[in-house]
Amino acid sequence: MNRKCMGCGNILKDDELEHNICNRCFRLKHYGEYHVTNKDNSDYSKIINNIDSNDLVIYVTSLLNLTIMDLSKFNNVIVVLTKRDILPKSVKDNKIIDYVKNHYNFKDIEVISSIKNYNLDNLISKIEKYNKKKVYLIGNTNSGKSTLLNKLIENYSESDIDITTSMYPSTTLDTIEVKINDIEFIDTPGIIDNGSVINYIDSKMLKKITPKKEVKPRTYQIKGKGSLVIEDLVRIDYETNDNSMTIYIANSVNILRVGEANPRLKNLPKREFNLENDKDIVITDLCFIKFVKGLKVKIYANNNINVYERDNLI
Ligand SMILES: Nc1nc2c(ncn2[C@@H]2O[C@H](COP(=O)(O)OP(=O)(O)OP(=O)(O)O)[C@@H](O)[C@H]2O)c(=O)[nH]1
Ligand SMILES: [Mg+2]
Repeated sequence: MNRKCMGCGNILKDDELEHNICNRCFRLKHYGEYHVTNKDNSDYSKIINNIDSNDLVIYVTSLLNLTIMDLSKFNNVIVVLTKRDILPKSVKDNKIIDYVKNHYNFKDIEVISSIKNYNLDNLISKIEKYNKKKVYLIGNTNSGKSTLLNKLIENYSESDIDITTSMYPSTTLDTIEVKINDIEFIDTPGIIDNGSVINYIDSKMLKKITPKKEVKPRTYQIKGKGSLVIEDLVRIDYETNDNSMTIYIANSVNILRVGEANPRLKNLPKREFNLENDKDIVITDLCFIKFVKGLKVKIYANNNINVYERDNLI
């Protein structure tokens, strides 16, 4: 029988069989070296489509990059909003939970941080209450599924399994099955969102835009016309009477305030939004921007990057 790498779930090759992990995981774990994999997103979707609708699904999404996919085919879902540690402490968990409850149809929502071991006791007791034999962790790539499962293993089992995690997309390549008490947890490869900024930047920029600690929101008082430039990725032109915008983005990202006439990044494709009061603009996997009052904004960015408006999260 084929043996799987315990780090990423890929089938081990002949020369890897004497270890429990593949060469790719070894290099990623020990040297931080990343090798792009050419697996197809449809393989990953297939895994999710094959989950029995009566098993328990833990849907993992990061709070900074909140995305909720269609989960209506599953009867048992816990939505886990993770990376709580990167949102400001002043934000109340209940507000976020209410937001997700009001905008999507889920009963069971938990706010956690795997890294800070926050709320994992609550989560595991919730999971146990479902009394299911199989529990799948699903969600977008990089949402934090494997990090969460590692923490559950560390906290609640005797096993020393250590699944490979990284800031790079597609770290987990196939399912990884781990028993915790009598429950079989199954980690899955994350779905790649083609609208995510992470597909269009190099690893140096990826490092920069990945928040490592609490994000310090950056607020700009805005009046009249003006522009902000985020690295060499996004330009925002605004036009408003009197307003304020707050950007939730990794602290290491550079944001430049420039005059409207400054041509920086104006060569990128432009999208226009006519926002009502209390809206966010989301630039997928880069940031979200809170606007207090309605205004007109133009966003210049690679056309493939999904930019959209939503109600204020915070
Ligand atoms: N700050 C913070 N970072 C986290 C947390 N959980 C995961 N991360 C980071 O998020 C990145 C992705 O984590 P993974 O666990 O590899 O994500 P994944 O969902 O398994 O990704 P795929 O295997 O590609 O689907 C890594 O850099 C983690 O360190 C958390 O609670 N807080
Ligand atoms: Mg993973």
